[in-house]
Amino acid sequence: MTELAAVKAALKTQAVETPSWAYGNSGTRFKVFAQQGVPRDPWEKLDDAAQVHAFTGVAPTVALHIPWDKVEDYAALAKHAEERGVKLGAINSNTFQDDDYKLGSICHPDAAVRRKAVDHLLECVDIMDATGSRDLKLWFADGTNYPGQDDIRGRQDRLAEGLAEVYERLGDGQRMLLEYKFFEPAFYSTDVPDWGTAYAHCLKLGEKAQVVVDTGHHAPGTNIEFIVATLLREGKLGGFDFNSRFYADDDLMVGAADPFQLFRIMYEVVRGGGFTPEVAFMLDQCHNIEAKIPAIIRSVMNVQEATAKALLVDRDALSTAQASGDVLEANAVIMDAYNTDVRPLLREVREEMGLDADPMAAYRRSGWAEKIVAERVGGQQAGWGA
Ligand code: PSV
Ligand code: MN
Repeated sequence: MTELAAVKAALKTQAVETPSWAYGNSGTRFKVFAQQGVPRDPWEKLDDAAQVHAFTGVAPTVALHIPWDKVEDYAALAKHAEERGVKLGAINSNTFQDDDYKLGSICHPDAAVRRKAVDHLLECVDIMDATGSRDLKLWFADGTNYPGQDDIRGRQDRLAEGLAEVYERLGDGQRMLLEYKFFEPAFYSTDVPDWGTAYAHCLKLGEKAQVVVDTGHHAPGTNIEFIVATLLREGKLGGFDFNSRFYADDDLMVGAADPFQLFRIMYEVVRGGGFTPEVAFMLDQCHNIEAKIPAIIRSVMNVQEATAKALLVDRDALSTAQASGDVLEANAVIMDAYNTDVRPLLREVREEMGLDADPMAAYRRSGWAEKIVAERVGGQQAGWGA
Protein backbone atom coordinates (compact mmCIF):
# COMPACT_ATOMS: atom_id res chain seq x y z
CA MET A 1 0.00 0.00 0.00
CA THR A 2 1.30 3.46 -0.86
CA GLU A 3 1.57 5.97 1.94
CA LEU A 4 -1.37 7.94 0.59
CA ALA A 5 -3.47 4.80 0.33
CA ALA A 6 -2.67 4.05 3.98
CA VAL A 7 -3.73 7.55 5.00
CA LYS A 8 -6.99 7.16 3.09
CA ALA A 9 -7.62 3.74 4.62
CA ALA A 10 -7.08 5.17 8.11
CA LEU A 11 -9.45 8.06 7.42
CA LYS A 12 -12.15 5.63 6.37
CA THR A 13 -11.98 3.94 9.76
CA GLN A 14 -12.46 7.22 11.65
CA ALA A 15 -15.35 7.36 14.12
CA VAL A 16 -16.51 10.62 15.70
CA GLU A 17 -19.31 10.32 18.26
CA THR A 18 -21.88 13.09 18.25
CA PRO A 19 -23.66 14.23 21.43
CA SER A 20 -27.45 14.00 21.67
CA TRP A 21 -27.57 17.33 23.49
CA ALA A 22 -25.99 19.21 20.58
CA TYR A 23 -29.16 18.55 18.56
CA GLY A 24 -31.36 20.22 21.20
CA ASN A 25 -31.72 23.86 22.12
CA SER A 26 -28.96 25.37 24.22
CA GLY A 27 -27.72 28.77 25.22
CA THR A 28 -25.82 30.71 27.76
CA ARG A 29 -26.95 31.56 31.25
CA PHE A 30 -28.48 34.65 29.67
CA LYS A 31 -30.71 33.14 27.02
CA VAL A 32 -31.62 29.98 25.18
CA PHE A 33 -32.69 30.80 21.63
CA ALA A 34 -35.16 28.20 20.37
CA GLN A 35 -34.69 27.03 16.78
CA GLN A 36 -37.38 25.64 14.50
CA GLY A 37 -37.36 21.92 13.83
CA VAL A 38 -35.36 21.01 16.92
CA PRO A 39 -35.99 17.47 18.25
CA ARG A 40 -38.61 17.02 20.93
CA ASP A 41 -37.30 13.78 22.36
CA PRO A 42 -34.33 11.38 22.20
CA TRP A 43 -35.86 9.54 19.26
CA GLU A 44 -35.83 12.65 17.10
CA LYS A 45 -32.30 13.50 18.26
CA LEU A 46 -31.22 10.12 16.89
CA ASP A 47 -33.01 10.85 13.61
CA ASP A 48 -30.87 14.00 13.28
CA ALA A 49 -27.66 12.25 14.32
CA ALA A 50 -28.32 9.67 11.61
CA GLN A 51 -28.28 12.49 9.06
CA VAL A 52 -24.82 13.55 10.22
CA HIS A 53 -23.57 10.00 9.77
CA ALA A 54 -25.34 9.59 6.43
CA PHE A 55 -23.52 12.58 4.95
CA THR A 56 -20.11 12.26 6.63
CA GLY A 57 -19.82 8.47 6.94
CA VAL A 58 -17.70 8.86 10.07
CA ALA A 59 -20.19 9.66 12.86
CA PRO A 60 -21.58 6.21 13.60
CA THR A 61 -22.47 6.61 17.30
CA VAL A 62 -24.42 9.01 19.48
CA ALA A 63 -23.73 9.83 23.12
CA LEU A 64 -26.69 10.03 25.49
CA HIS A 65 -27.06 12.24 28.57
CA ILE A 66 -29.12 10.93 31.46
CA PRO A 67 -31.70 12.16 32.49
CA TRP A 68 -32.00 14.38 29.39
CA ASP A 69 -32.40 11.26 27.24
CA LYS A 70 -34.38 9.14 29.66
CA VAL A 71 -36.81 6.73 27.96
CA GLU A 72 -38.88 3.77 29.15
CA ASP A 73 -37.26 1.25 26.84
CA TYR A 74 -33.54 1.64 26.05
CA ALA A 75 -33.44 -1.50 23.94
CA ALA A 76 -36.12 0.09 21.74
CA LEU A 77 -34.06 3.30 21.56
CA ALA A 78 -31.01 1.29 20.52
CA LYS A 79 -33.11 -0.42 17.85
CA HIS A 80 -34.43 2.95 16.63
CA ALA A 81 -30.82 4.11 16.24
CA GLU A 82 -29.73 0.98 14.42
CA GLU A 83 -32.65 1.16 12.00
CA ARG A 84 -31.31 4.59 11.03
CA GLY A 85 -27.73 3.40 10.64
CA VAL A 86 -26.25 4.63 13.93
CA LYS A 87 -25.60 3.13 17.36
CA LEU A 88 -25.84 4.43 20.91
CA GLY A 89 -22.50 5.45 22.39
CA ALA A 90 -21.32 6.74 25.75
CA ILE A 91 -23.73 7.33 28.59
CA ASN A 92 -23.10 10.73 30.21
CA SER A 93 -24.19 11.11 33.80
CA ASN A 94 -25.75 14.24 35.24
CA THR A 95 -25.22 15.04 38.89
CA PHE A 96 -25.42 18.78 38.49
CA GLN A 97 -29.03 19.80 37.93
CA ASP A 98 -30.89 18.86 41.12
CA ASP A 99 -31.34 21.26 44.04
CA ASP A 100 -29.76 18.61 46.27
CA TYR A 101 -26.46 19.13 44.45
CA LYS A 102 -25.93 22.74 45.51
CA LEU A 103 -22.86 21.78 47.56
CA GLY A 104 -21.80 18.94 45.30
CA SER A 105 -22.82 15.40 44.40
CA ILE A 106 -20.46 12.52 45.17
CA CYS A 107 -18.25 14.90 47.16
CA HIS A 108 -21.15 16.48 49.07
CA PRO A 109 -20.67 16.74 52.85
CA ASP A 110 -24.03 14.96 53.44
CA ALA A 111 -23.90 11.18 52.98
CA ALA A 112 -27.54 11.11 51.82
CA VAL A 113 -26.75 13.34 48.83
CA ARG A 114 -23.66 11.27 48.04
CA ARG A 115 -25.87 8.17 48.08
CA LYS A 116 -28.32 9.77 45.65
CA ALA A 117 -25.48 10.72 43.29
CA VAL A 118 -23.86 7.29 43.36
CA ASP A 119 -27.27 5.66 42.81
CA HIS A 120 -27.68 7.81 39.70
CA LEU A 121 -24.30 6.65 38.41
CA LEU A 122 -25.23 3.02 39.09
CA GLU A 123 -28.48 3.57 37.19
CA CYS A 124 -26.37 4.85 34.28
CA VAL A 125 -24.51 1.53 34.26
CA ASP A 126 -27.86 -0.29 34.17
CA ILE A 127 -28.70 1.82 31.12
CA MET A 128 -25.36 0.88 29.54
CA ASP A 129 -26.31 -2.77 29.99
CA ALA A 130 -29.52 -2.12 28.06
CA THR A 131 -28.01 0.04 25.30
CA GLY A 132 -24.82 -1.98 24.90
CA SER A 133 -22.75 1.15 25.58
CA ARG A 134 -19.11 0.71 26.48
CA ASP A 135 -18.39 3.99 28.23
CA LEU A 136 -19.79 5.81 31.25
CA LYS A 137 -18.67 9.41 31.06
CA LEU A 138 -18.43 11.16 34.38
CA TRP A 139 -18.18 14.87 34.87
CA PHE A 140 -18.72 16.36 38.30
CA ALA A 141 -19.73 19.95 38.88
CA ASP A 142 -18.49 19.46 42.46
CA GLY A 143 -16.34 22.05 44.14
CA THR A 144 -16.48 25.03 46.47
CA ASN A 145 -16.83 28.76 46.02
CA TYR A 146 -15.02 30.04 49.11
CA PRO A 147 -11.87 29.10 51.01
CA GLY A 148 -12.88 27.13 54.08
CA GLN A 149 -16.31 26.23 52.71
CA ASP A 150 -15.48 22.52 52.91
CA ASP A 151 -12.49 20.29 53.51
CA ILE A 152 -10.98 19.97 50.03
CA ARG A 153 -9.00 16.91 51.09
CA GLY A 154 -12.05 15.23 52.64
CA ARG A 155 -13.88 15.83 49.37
CA GLN A 156 -11.18 13.82 47.55
CA ASP A 157 -11.80 10.91 49.94
CA ARG A 158 -15.54 11.06 49.23
CA LEU A 159 -14.85 11.20 45.51
CA ALA A 160 -12.60 8.14 45.69
CA GLU A 161 -15.19 6.21 47.69
CA GLY A 162 -18.05 7.03 45.29
CA LEU A 163 -16.00 6.25 42.20
CA ALA A 164 -14.87 2.92 43.68
CA GLU A 165 -18.47 1.80 44.21
CA VAL A 166 -19.37 2.59 40.60
CA TYR A 167 -16.16 1.01 39.31
CA GLU A 168 -17.08 -2.26 41.04
CA ARG A 169 -20.42 -2.27 39.24
CA LEU A 170 -18.88 -2.04 35.73
CA GLY A 171 -19.32 -5.17 33.66
CA ASP A 172 -16.87 -6.82 31.31
CA GLY A 173 -16.05 -4.53 28.43
CA GLN A 174 -17.41 -1.47 30.22
CA ARG A 175 -15.29 1.51 31.21
CA MET A 176 -15.60 4.74 33.15
CA LEU A 177 -14.20 7.90 31.62
CA LEU A 178 -13.45 10.62 34.16
CA GLU A 179 -13.58 14.15 32.82
CA TYR A 180 -11.80 17.09 34.44
CA LYS A 181 -12.53 20.80 34.24
CA PHE A 182 -10.65 23.54 36.00
CA PHE A 183 -13.57 25.74 37.04
CA GLU A 184 -17.29 26.34 36.59
CA PRO A 185 -19.76 26.05 38.16
CA ALA A 186 -17.47 26.07 41.20
CA PHE A 187 -15.20 29.10 41.30
CA TYR A 188 -12.72 28.52 44.12
CA SER A 189 -11.93 24.80 44.08
CA THR A 190 -13.11 22.08 41.75
CA ASP A 191 -12.89 18.45 42.86
CA VAL A 192 -11.62 17.10 39.52
CA PRO A 193 -9.90 20.21 38.14
CA ASP A 194 -7.14 18.75 36.01
CA TRP A 195 -5.77 15.69 34.24
CA GLY A 196 -3.44 14.91 37.14
CA THR A 197 -6.28 14.57 39.63
CA ALA A 198 -8.34 12.53 37.15
CA TYR A 199 -5.31 10.37 36.41
CA ALA A 200 -4.57 9.74 40.10
CA HIS A 201 -8.13 8.54 40.71
CA CYS A 202 -8.19 6.41 37.55
CA LEU A 203 -4.85 4.83 38.39
CA LYS A 204 -6.12 3.73 41.82
CA LEU A 205 -9.39 2.46 40.40
CA GLY A 206 -7.84 0.21 37.76
CA GLU A 207 -7.75 -0.53 34.06
CA LYS A 208 -11.38 0.21 33.33
CA ALA A 209 -11.00 3.80 34.54
CA GLN A 210 -9.65 6.23 31.95
CA VAL A 211 -9.28 9.97 31.64
CA VAL A 212 -11.29 11.98 29.13
CA VAL A 213 -9.94 15.24 27.77
CA ASP A 214 -12.53 17.91 27.05
CA THR A 215 -10.63 20.42 24.95
CA GLY A 216 -12.57 23.33 26.47
CA HIS A 217 -11.66 22.49 30.06
CA HIS A 218 -8.22 24.04 30.44
CA ALA A 219 -6.80 27.38 31.38
CA PRO A 220 -5.90 29.54 28.38
CA GLY A 221 -2.50 28.69 26.98
CA THR A 222 -2.46 25.12 28.33
CA ASN A 223 -0.51 22.74 26.12
CA ILE A 224 -3.27 20.17 25.62
CA GLU A 225 -1.25 18.02 23.25
CA PHE A 226 1.29 17.45 26.00
CA ILE A 227 -1.48 16.14 28.25
CA VAL A 228 -2.64 13.89 25.41
CA ALA A 229 0.87 12.56 24.84
CA THR A 230 1.33 11.88 28.55
CA LEU A 231 -2.00 10.12 29.03
CA LEU A 232 -1.42 7.96 25.97
CA ARG A 233 2.04 7.09 27.21
CA GLU A 234 0.52 5.96 30.50
CA GLY A 235 -2.28 4.01 28.78
CA LYS A 236 -4.89 6.26 30.40
CA LEU A 237 -6.41 8.25 27.55
CA GLY A 238 -10.00 7.07 27.31
CA GLY A 239 -11.30 9.71 24.96
CA PHE A 240 -12.02 13.28 24.00
CA ASP A 241 -14.85 15.71 24.30
CA PHE A 242 -14.02 17.93 21.34
CA ASN A 243 -15.14 21.53 21.10
CA SER A 244 -13.39 24.85 20.79
CA ARG A 245 -13.13 27.89 22.94
CA PHE A 246 -11.95 31.45 22.78
CA TYR A 247 -12.31 32.30 26.46
CA ALA A 248 -13.82 29.74 28.84
CA ASP A 249 -15.78 26.53 28.22
CA ASP A 250 -17.39 28.01 25.11
CA ASP A 251 -18.47 24.66 23.56
CA LEU A 252 -18.13 26.07 20.04
CA MET A 253 -17.51 23.94 16.95
CA VAL A 254 -14.25 22.01 17.24
CA GLY A 255 -11.58 23.42 14.98
CA ALA A 256 -13.31 26.78 14.76
CA ALA A 257 -11.25 28.71 17.30
CA ASP A 258 -7.90 27.03 16.83
CA PRO A 259 -7.53 24.46 14.03
CA PHE A 260 -3.79 24.39 14.60
CA GLN A 261 -4.29 23.20 18.18
CA LEU A 262 -6.65 20.48 16.96
CA PHE A 263 -4.01 19.35 14.47
CA ARG A 264 -1.33 19.29 17.20
CA ILE A 265 -3.61 17.19 19.39
CA MET A 266 -4.38 14.78 16.55
CA TYR A 267 -0.70 14.52 15.73
CA GLU A 268 0.05 13.37 19.29
CA VAL A 269 -2.86 10.92 19.04
CA VAL A 270 -1.42 9.43 15.85
CA ARG A 271 2.16 9.56 17.17
CA GLY A 272 1.14 7.83 20.41
CA GLY A 273 -0.85 5.03 18.77
CA GLY A 274 -4.14 6.51 19.96
CA PHE A 275 -5.96 6.48 16.63
CA THR A 276 -7.85 3.33 17.61
CA PRO A 277 -11.35 2.50 18.88
CA GLU A 278 -9.86 2.35 22.41
CA VAL A 279 -9.86 6.15 22.38
CA ALA A 280 -13.37 7.60 22.05
CA PHE A 281 -13.46 10.68 19.82
CA MET A 282 -16.58 12.48 20.96
CA LEU A 283 -17.94 15.95 20.35
CA ASP A 284 -19.31 17.94 23.28
CA GLN A 285 -20.70 21.11 21.80
CA CYS A 286 -23.66 23.47 21.91
CA HIS A 287 -24.95 25.28 18.85
CA ASN A 288 -26.63 28.27 20.35
CA ILE A 289 -26.99 30.56 17.34
CA GLU A 290 -26.12 28.41 14.30
CA ALA A 291 -28.16 25.63 12.70
CA LYS A 292 -27.38 22.49 14.64
CA ILE A 293 -27.15 19.61 12.16
CA PRO A 294 -24.89 21.41 9.64
CA ALA A 295 -22.78 22.72 12.55
CA ILE A 296 -22.22 19.14 13.66
CA ILE A 297 -21.43 18.05 10.11
CA ARG A 298 -18.90 20.90 9.90
CA SER A 299 -17.39 19.85 13.26
CA VAL A 300 -16.98 16.25 12.11
CA MET A 301 -15.29 17.51 8.94
CA ASN A 302 -12.97 19.71 11.00
CA VAL A 303 -11.88 16.65 13.00
CA GLN A 304 -11.36 14.76 9.74
CA GLU A 305 -9.20 17.54 8.31
CA ALA A 306 -7.03 17.73 11.42
CA THR A 307 -6.67 13.95 11.40
CA ALA A 308 -5.72 13.86 7.72
CA LYS A 309 -3.02 16.48 8.30
CA ALA A 310 -1.75 14.58 11.37
CA LEU A 311 -1.55 11.38 9.32
CA LEU A 312 0.39 13.21 6.61
CA VAL A 313 3.24 14.29 8.89
CA ASP A 314 6.45 12.82 7.44
CA ARG A 315 7.47 10.96 10.58
CA ASP A 316 10.82 9.77 9.17
CA ALA A 317 11.84 13.26 8.11
CA LEU A 318 10.72 14.57 11.47
CA SER A 319 12.75 11.98 13.41
CA THR A 320 15.82 12.72 11.31
CA ALA A 321 15.52 16.46 11.89
CA GLN A 322 14.87 15.97 15.61
CA ALA A 323 17.81 13.58 16.04
CA SER A 324 20.17 16.00 14.33
CA GLY A 325 18.91 18.95 16.36
CA ASP A 326 17.64 20.70 13.26
CA VAL A 327 15.05 22.87 14.96
CA LEU A 328 13.90 24.70 11.86
CA GLU A 329 13.62 21.60 9.68
CA ALA A 330 11.69 19.71 12.38
CA ASN A 331 9.26 22.59 12.69
CA ALA A 332 9.01 22.81 8.89
CA VAL A 333 8.01 19.14 8.64
CA ILE A 334 5.15 19.72 11.08
CA MET A 335 4.08 22.94 9.37
CA ASP A 336 4.20 21.33 5.91
CA ALA A 337 1.63 18.79 7.02
CA TYR A 338 -0.49 21.41 8.73
CA ASN A 339 -0.44 23.67 5.68
CA THR A 340 -1.44 20.92 3.27
CA ASP A 341 -4.88 21.44 1.79
CA VAL A 342 -6.42 18.05 2.62
CA ARG A 343 -9.86 18.90 1.30
CA PRO A 344 -9.27 17.26 -2.13
CA LEU A 345 -8.01 14.12 -0.36
CA LEU A 346 -11.08 14.01 1.86
CA ARG A 347 -13.37 14.52 -1.12
CA GLU A 348 -11.75 11.45 -2.70
CA VAL A 349 -12.10 9.48 0.53
CA ARG A 350 -15.81 10.30 0.67
CA GLU A 351 -16.38 9.36 -2.96
CA GLU A 352 -14.59 6.06 -2.39
CA MET A 353 -16.96 5.51 0.56
CA GLY A 354 -19.93 6.08 -1.74
CA LEU A 355 -20.70 9.49 -0.24
CA ASP A 356 -21.13 12.92 -1.70
CA ALA A 357 -17.76 14.71 -1.75
CA ASP A 358 -19.32 17.75 -0.07
CA PRO A 359 -21.39 16.76 3.00
CA MET A 360 -22.50 20.33 3.75
CA ALA A 361 -23.95 20.84 0.27
CA ALA A 362 -25.45 17.36 0.20
CA TYR A 363 -27.21 17.96 3.52
CA ARG A 364 -28.51 21.32 2.30
CA ARG A 365 -29.90 19.67 -0.84
CA SER A 366 -31.46 16.79 1.06
CA GLY A 367 -34.44 18.79 2.29
CA TRP A 368 -34.07 17.40 5.84
CA ALA A 369 -33.88 20.88 7.38
CA GLU A 370 -37.17 21.90 5.75
CA LYS A 371 -38.78 18.56 6.61
CA ILE A 372 -38.11 18.82 10.34
CA VAL A 373 -39.29 22.42 10.47
CA ALA A 374 -42.56 21.36 8.82
CA GLU A 375 -43.06 18.17 10.82
CA ARG A 376 -41.84 18.97 14.31
CA VAL A 377 -44.59 21.23 15.44
CA GLY A 378 -46.17 21.09 18.87
CA GLY A 379 -44.69 19.42 21.90
CA GLN A 380 -41.74 20.52 23.94
CA GLN A 381 -38.38 21.00 22.22
CA ALA A 382 -35.39 19.29 23.78
CA GLY A 383 -32.95 21.53 25.60
CA TRP A 384 -31.39 22.09 28.94
CA GLY A 385 -33.52 25.14 29.63
CA ALA A 386 -30.97 27.50 31.15
C1 PSV B 1 -19.24 19.92 31.40
O1 PSV B 1 -18.93 21.22 31.05
C2 PSV B 1 -19.37 19.02 30.21
O2 PSV B 1 -18.25 19.17 29.38
C3 PSV B 1 -19.57 17.58 30.56
O3 PSV B 1 -19.06 16.72 29.58
C4 PSV B 1 -21.04 17.45 30.57
O4 PSV B 1 -21.52 16.17 30.60
C5 PSV B 1 -21.31 18.21 29.28
O5 PSV B 1 -20.50 19.37 29.45
C6 PSV B 1 -22.70 18.57 28.98
O6 PSV B 1 -23.15 19.57 29.87
MN1 MN C 1 -17.45 17.57 28.22
